[in-house]
Amino acid sequence: MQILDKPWQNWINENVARGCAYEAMLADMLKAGIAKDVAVFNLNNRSNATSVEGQGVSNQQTGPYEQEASYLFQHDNTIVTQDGQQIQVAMRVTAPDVVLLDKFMTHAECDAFCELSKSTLTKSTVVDDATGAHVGHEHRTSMGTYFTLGQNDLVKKIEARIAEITGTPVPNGEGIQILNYASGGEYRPHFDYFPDNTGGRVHTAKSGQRIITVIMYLNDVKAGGATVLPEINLSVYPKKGSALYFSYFNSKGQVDPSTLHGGSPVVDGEKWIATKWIRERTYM
Ligand code: PD2
Ligand code: ZN
Repeated sequence: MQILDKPWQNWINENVARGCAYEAMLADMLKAGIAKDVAVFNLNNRSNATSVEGQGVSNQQTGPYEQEASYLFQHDNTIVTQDGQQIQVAMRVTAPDVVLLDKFMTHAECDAFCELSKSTLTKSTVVDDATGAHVGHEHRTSMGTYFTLGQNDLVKKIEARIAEITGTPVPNGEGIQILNYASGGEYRPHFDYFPDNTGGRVHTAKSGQRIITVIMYLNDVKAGGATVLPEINLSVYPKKGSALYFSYFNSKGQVDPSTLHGGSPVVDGEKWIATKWIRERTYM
């Protein structure tokens, strides 16, 4: 696919930084004679984190987090992905960068993820601060399993959808993780980015920091189980097929502490989610 020249790339980045709507930018590009597939490709594959590409990650906070443009374009209410999914933008917060997406997945896709995962669930872990090892913890009481990148057609489809809407390459994503919380199950508030300590650096050494999380809700929960962001007093209730996106890393290498978040206890029924974490660079 044709990559547009530097002036066009600068034009895209400047307009994104100004908060321009995706559709308005696309219309201007088409008016200027750029083919639609080239315009869409260049809009979706811009990188607002290129300046950190290839450098060692630094989590040393040198001041308050400086909010930059969202990876997820402001669309006019609906995002239609290449595979025809009509995603509805239900809610957006700009700082921190948080977007709630309705109809991100079909109910059939949600059911298939749960069905494919049931037989391989094991107790979820957290990263040990001192060693980087994955260890069980009372703060995370779910069962989980991972798919490898592109493991099957469903995984490939959802990975492509996430890559498309975030403008990040599929190989920068960690494998999709499926989590199942029984009644009482929770994930206490935490950051998805790695801390600047020995354990954290074990994980950032090769692929850099985590930059984006997408939590996909695979079922409706009778009571409880909201994902909460306590720093901004936000509670997102699980709704089958919807997805919560948030990002927390900027081109200066800062991480955003206001993305502290947790999964509150399930009160009645069970909760199924799929989580995608995206890295600065190819995940290995
Ligand atoms: O289950 C959730 O709502 C939740 C909350 C916080 C999941 C995650 N974090 C995660 O998978 O990182
Ligand atoms: Zn999390």
